[in-house]
Amino acid sequence: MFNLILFGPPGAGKGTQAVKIAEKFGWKHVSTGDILRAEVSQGTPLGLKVKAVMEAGHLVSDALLIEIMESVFVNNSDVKGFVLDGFPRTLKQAQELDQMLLTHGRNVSLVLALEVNEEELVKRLLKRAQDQGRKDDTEEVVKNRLVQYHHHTKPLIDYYKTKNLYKEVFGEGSIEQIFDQLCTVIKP
Ligand code: B4P
Repeated sequence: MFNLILFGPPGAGKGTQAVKIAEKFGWKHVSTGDILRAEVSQGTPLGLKVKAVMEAGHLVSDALLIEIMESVFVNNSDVKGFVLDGFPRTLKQAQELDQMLLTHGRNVSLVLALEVNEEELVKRLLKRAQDQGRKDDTEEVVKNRLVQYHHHTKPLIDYYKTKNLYKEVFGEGSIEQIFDQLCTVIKP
């Protein structure tokens, strides 16, 4: 059972690479961003609650995210591994994740970070705004998402470094090149 956290700022390519890693290793890809966007587009009570928060580029509450992830683990007890994409994003989420995994007899196997400079991140997200029209990819919201990342998510680097689980890969270049680099680091 391998539990990989794909880590990095918004637009680093976590979602892009997570799909490829999950396919190669036969693991389950869990994107909390995708889960939340599906709730919003289906207009569920949860979706209605988080819509404005996401569109402003803020983080959804830890309590909701922890509830979502608990049901992911309960409903996927038979998978060979997980690629967590976009979770955890706060220290509280990281601590709760450790507890949840422990309850299921598991632990975090590796935290792989995609390192991309801020100018490139903004460029990618503004391009996606043009291509896909995601409401949280406008210039103002992207800036806010980066602030949230620096404030709430970046401190997790030290949390995982202390546990000796943290590795970094340069996240600029072609999608295939980056994928190859990631695969050399993942040793199930
Ligand atoms: P996410 O969906 O996780 O959004 P993201 O960080 O922007 O995506 P990612 O890094 O995966 O980038 P991608 O591969 O798509 O979160 C959205 C929102 O959901 C958050 O702001 C928050 O409100 C909420 N949320 C989610 N999880 C939460 C949590 N745990 N706690 C609280 N709130 C939470 O790549 C970006 C773009 O770059 C794409 O267009 C892609 O095609 C392009 N790209 C990828 N690789 C490239 C490359 N090598 N070269 C050029 N372009 C590339």
